Amino acid sequence: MEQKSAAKRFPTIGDDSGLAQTDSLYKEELQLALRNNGMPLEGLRYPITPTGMHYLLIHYDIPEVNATDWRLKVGGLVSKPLNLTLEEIKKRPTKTMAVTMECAGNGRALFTPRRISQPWLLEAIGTAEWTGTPLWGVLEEAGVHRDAAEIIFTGLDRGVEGDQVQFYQRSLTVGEARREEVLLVYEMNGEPLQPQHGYPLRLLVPGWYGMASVKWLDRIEAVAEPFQGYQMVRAYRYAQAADDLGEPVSLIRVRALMIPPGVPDFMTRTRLVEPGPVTIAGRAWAGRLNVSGVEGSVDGGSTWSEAQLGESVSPYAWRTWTFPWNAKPGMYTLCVRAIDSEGNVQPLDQQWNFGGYGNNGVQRVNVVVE
Ligand SMILES: Nc1nc2c(c(=O)[nH]1)N[C@H]1C(S)=C(S)[C@@H](COP(=O)(O)O)O[C@H]1N2
Ligand SMILES: [Mo]
Repeated sequence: MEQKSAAKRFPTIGDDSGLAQTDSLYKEELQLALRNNGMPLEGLRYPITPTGMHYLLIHYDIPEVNATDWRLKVGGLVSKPLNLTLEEIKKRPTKTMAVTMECAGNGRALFTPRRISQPWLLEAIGTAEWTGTPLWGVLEEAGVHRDAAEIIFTGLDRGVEGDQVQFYQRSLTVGEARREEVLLVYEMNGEPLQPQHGYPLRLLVPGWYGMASVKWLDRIEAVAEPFQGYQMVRAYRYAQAADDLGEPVSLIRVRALMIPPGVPDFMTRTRLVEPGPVTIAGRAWAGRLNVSGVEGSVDGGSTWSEAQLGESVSPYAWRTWTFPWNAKPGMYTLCVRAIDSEGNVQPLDQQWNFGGYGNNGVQRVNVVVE
């Protein structure tokens, strides 16, 4: 199925570097942004993001799925290949879990220069209540061989990326695949998955950036060698240049975001806040780790003070925080940063990487108090 050089028939955007040559957006980035919506930051109010407000990322097209013909194929290095209907999967042990998902490219357009791709600022996040069955139960039933090293997950969606025609495919090591929180999910917020979120079945890998949670699952295969697919070795790497391999992108980095206070100016979204006591609030998450603290700043990150931490919705979901501020007339840049249970703290400016991944640099919100 892989076909080299297909991309040569498609024009390059900008020059050949893959990096934007202008501060303005290319219309192709706008085209991606209109297909892949983000969560408006006021959506941080809701512990569980309403389904239509959850961010979306789709590399190619939403595939057409005929629910009656659809089967999940489980094969490769297994003793008993499976061919499961959705009804059979739903009869398996069920688990419902609130999970915060974030796209690895969140913050990409805040890097200079930015990679030409989905131009996220801060909004590629959401928390949903997902229902499904543990992946490992299905793999155990299939009898994964002891010499299997990885499990490959293939979606039904296909497109051209880099120089390859490909299905969207990602792998997990067997060690990751057997973790109890890794699920095959068929419901989001108590409803069957919507087409754009992976109907009828997707993988959910809590704690990992979103690219690991393969949508529209078609087949699952156990293999002996690390999978070398495009989305493993070309995309989703912390690299310094297009031809640099770099380290793989995996777990979600610690981050806090605030609900922008007051009301926005229509064009700039600078906030207008009335003088007096204000409670700045938001949510923070740290992938597989815990959030151990959140700090707020009203002077652009020169001085920080501790925020009050609240409850998390689940071990893999965000938790609330609040920060009191006595707003006096003037202009301010509000910032927030979180620290995780291993002591990693959000940087004021994240170190640049070519793909624009993992940018958890602190949020800045400009405010006019009057
Ligand atoms: N089959 C398939 N799965 C996919 C993708 C895709 O394009 N195709 N996008 C991935 C990426 S990059 C992210 S961030 C999440 C987004 O999931 P959501 O759209 O349900 O929020 O799905 C992942 N799973
Ligand atoms: Mo993503």
